Amino acid sequence: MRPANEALVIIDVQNDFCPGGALAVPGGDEIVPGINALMDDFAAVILTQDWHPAGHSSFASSHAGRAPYDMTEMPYGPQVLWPDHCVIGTRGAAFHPDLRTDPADLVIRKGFRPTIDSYSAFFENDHETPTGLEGYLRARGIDTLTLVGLATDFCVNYSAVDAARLGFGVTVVERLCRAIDLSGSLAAARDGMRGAGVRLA
Ligand code: VGL
Ligand code: ZN
Repeated sequence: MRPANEALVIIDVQNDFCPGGALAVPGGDEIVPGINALMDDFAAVILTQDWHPAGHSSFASSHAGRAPYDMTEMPYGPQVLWPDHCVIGTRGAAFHPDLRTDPADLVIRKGFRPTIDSYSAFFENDHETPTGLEGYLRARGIDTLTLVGLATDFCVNYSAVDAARLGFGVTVVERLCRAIDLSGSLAAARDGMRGAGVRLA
């Protein structure tokens, strides 16, 4: 068992990010057994859940004439337009059915504000609006995080970089992550994480 100052943070292991889902990450389901096993090593286990209202501003379908994976400009900066995914209350937004959820102490939902996307478990994409996870971790005396989940180059990446900037020790276990890899986004994410002081294991 890891010490009480460590947490396992499991990012977005949801049906829509697994094969057959609306924003399927190749091999997204392959990481479930390894993540399930790793939960037993941690006294603190946290799940995140991408959780968008219908018509969310990150969906291409909300922008006339735009296609999934196009880029757009939001007031907070560039934003990829995604297929409709992880709509609140749908099967696509549910956790993968084989993911263990009983060991989780906290489920943090993100992306529920209609006009802001939220990749990171800590801040929405304006890099200002907090999710509350930082306060939760600090209140429990947790300063060291292990991150796994989907997708390596988006939500895992943004969460890891934010955590490192906030002063947490951060390890990303790459064998328990899978990437979307839009035009070099995985390589850029790995460089960005390393540059922020994230350990890639
Ligand atoms: C994610 C794109 C849109 C992710 C979430 O979990 O990496 N990617 N929403
Ligand atoms: Zn999303």
